Amino acid sequence: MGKTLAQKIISAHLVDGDMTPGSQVALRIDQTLTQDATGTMAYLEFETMGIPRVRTELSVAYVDHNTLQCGFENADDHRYLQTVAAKYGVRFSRPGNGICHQVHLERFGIPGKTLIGSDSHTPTGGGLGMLAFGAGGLDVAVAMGGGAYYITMPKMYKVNLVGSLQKNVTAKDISLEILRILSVKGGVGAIIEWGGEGIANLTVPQRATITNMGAELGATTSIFPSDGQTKKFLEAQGRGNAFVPLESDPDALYDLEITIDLDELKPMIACPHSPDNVVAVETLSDVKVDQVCVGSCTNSSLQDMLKVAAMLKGRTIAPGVSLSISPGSRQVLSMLADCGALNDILASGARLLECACGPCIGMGFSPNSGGVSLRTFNRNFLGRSGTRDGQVYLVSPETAVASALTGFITDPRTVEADVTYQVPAQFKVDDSGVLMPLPEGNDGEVLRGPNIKEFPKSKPFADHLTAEIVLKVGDNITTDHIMPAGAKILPYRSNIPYLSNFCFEVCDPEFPARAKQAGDGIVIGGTNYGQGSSREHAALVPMYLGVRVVIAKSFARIHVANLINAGILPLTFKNPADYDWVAQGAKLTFADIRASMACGELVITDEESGRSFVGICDLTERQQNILLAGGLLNYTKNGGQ
Ligand code: MIC
Ligand code: SF4
Repeated sequence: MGKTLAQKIISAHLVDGDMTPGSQVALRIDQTLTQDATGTMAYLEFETMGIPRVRTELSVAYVDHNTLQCGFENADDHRYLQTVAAKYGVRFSRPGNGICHQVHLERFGIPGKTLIGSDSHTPTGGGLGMLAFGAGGLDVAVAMGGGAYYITMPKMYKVNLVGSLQKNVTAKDISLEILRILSVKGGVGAIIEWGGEGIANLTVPQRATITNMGAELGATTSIFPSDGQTKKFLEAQGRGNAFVPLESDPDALYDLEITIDLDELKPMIACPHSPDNVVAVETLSDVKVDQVCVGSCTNSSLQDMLKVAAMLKGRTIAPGVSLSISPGSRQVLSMLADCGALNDILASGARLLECACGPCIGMGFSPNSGGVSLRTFNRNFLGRSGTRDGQVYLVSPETAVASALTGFITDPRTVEADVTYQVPAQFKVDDSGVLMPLPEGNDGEVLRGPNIKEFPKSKPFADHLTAEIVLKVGDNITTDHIMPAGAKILPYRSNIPYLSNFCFEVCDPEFPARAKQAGDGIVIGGTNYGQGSSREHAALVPMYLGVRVVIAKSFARIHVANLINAGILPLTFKNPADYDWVAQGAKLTFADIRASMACGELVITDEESGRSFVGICDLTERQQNILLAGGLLNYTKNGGQ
C-alpha cells in the first residue's frame, strides 16, 4: 500500500512508536520557531534544562505579537529573547521584521523537513510541503534540546480541488469553505493533505493561507505537495537549492476524501464568533461595516498586498470605514514601497500598521463599541479583538477591500473594474532583520527584566484527590476564553501570577478568586475544550490557580498536550450525559489514581450525593509518568525522555 506525503515525512523522522493511527509516535524535529508571546516561557523552560546550545538544524525566535511598547514589559521581553537566542544558537528575527509564519515561509521553510513552533499557525509551512506543527512552548523547548516531539499518529484526510478559482474568489474562500464543511472540530486527530488538479494554479502563499487555517479545523497539520509552484517560490526567494519534489503515492489511502469544485466556489465569510460560522458573502450585503483589517499570518503575503493595492488604486475608502493594512514582513513592505503599490494603499485612506500580528491578537486597532469589523485573519472568537461586543467577520483580502470601498459587506465579484497586478519573479532578499547567534562556547549574558517571574511549580499526583469544581463551561471553549490575550494582558506572558487575574475572564470574572480559595480545583468542559491557540499559559495559569483536573466531553490536540505538560489531568466523560448533572461547587473524589490511570478509566465520586461516574484517561505510559512527576519539566529533570 502506498503512503501519503505526511506518512512519508513521519516515517523519515520516526524516533519511536508505530504509525498506526491513534498510537503515539515520537518525531525528530529539524526546525523550531517561537514567537514572543509564547517564546519567553519556552526559553525560560529551555534554560532550566541546562543544555548549552540548541540541537536542531535551525531555530528562530521571532518578535511579532507584543510589539506595542506601552511600558517596559515588552521591551524587556524583546531584550531577553534577543540575548537568550544569541547565547543558545537561535536566530533572532527583530521586531518589525515580520510575522513569524510569513517570514519563516519566505526565508527558512524547506519541503520535507519537520518544524514545530510555539504557535498554533505553524502549519502555514505546510504550504511549502513541510510537516509543521503548532505546539506548547515546553514541547518546543524539548525539541530545541534535541528531544523528540510526541504526537498521536493522525488519520489522513484528503481534500481534492477541481476546476479553477473564479475572478475575486480566493484561497481564503477555500479555507472558509472547508471550515463550513468540517467545522472547528472536523479536523481533530487528522492531517489534511491538499491535492487534485486545482492545486496546480495555487501559489505557495495561497497554499499557505489554506494550511494556516487548518489550525481552525483542529487538524494536527495540513500539507501540500512540493511541486513546480514550490520550486518557483523558492527560486524567487533565492533559495532554489532548498527545493525537493514531494508527493503522495498514487495508491495512498485516506480515511476521508472531500472534493471542492473551485468553479462553483463563491466568496465566503465567517460570521461572529466562530471561524466555522460560514455563509456566502452575497447573503450579507446589507450589513454596514465600521472597520476593515487586512493582514495576519493568513493573508499578508506580497501577492495579497499587491491585489489589495490594485483594488484600492485611484479609489478612496468609504467615510464610515477605518481600514488597516499590516504587511506580513519587511520584505513585503519594502517591495510594496519599491513598486509604488504602497502609495496606492496610502492614497486610498488606509492606515499602515507595523509588519506584525497587530489587530489579530488585539494589539491595538480594536473596533468601536458593537462595531462590525471585517478581517482577513483566521480567528473571530468573542472578545479577541479587544472589544467585548465587537462583531468580527473573517473574509478574503478581496472581500475586505470591496467592503472598505462601499462601507457595506460586499461580494468582490460585484466590483466592476478589472484589476491587474504582477508578482515579481525575484523577491528582494535582505536578511538583515534576522540576527545570527553568537558562536558556540560564547559567554553571552542573558538580560532579564523585572517582568519575568518564576515559572510556576506543579504538584505530582498522589493516589487520592478530593477537589472542588471551580468552573463549568460549555462547548468549544477556546484558549482565548481560558487565557485572554490583547494589548493589556499580553505584556505579562512571562508573569503567571499577574496573568492569573484574567483567567476565564470572558466566562466568569470571579473565577480566579474562587479557584485560589478552593485550593485543588476541577474544571468541567464540553466538546473541543481548548481549541485555538497553542498558548501553554491556558494550562500553566489554571495550574497556578490550583486546577488539577479538567473533565471535558473532548479536547483540542495542542491544549490537551499542554495540560499534561503542566501536570493537569485531562479526562473525558465516558458517558457524555454525566456532564449534565455535575455541578459547579460540588466536590469530587478520585481514588486509586495511579492504578486507574494505567487501566484507562477513573471512577469519580460526587462527595455530597455519593453518585459516581467514569472519566476516561486516554494516556500513554509516558504521559502517565509526566503527570505523576508533576509535569514535563519535572519529568525531564528526573531524567525522563
Ligand atoms: C493566536 O493566534 O492566538 C496566537 C496569539 O498566535 C497564539 C499564540 C499565543 O497565544 O501566543 C497561537 O495561535 O498559538
Ligand atoms: Fe499572529 Fe494572528 Fe497569526 Fe496568531 S493568528 S500568529 S496572532 S497573525
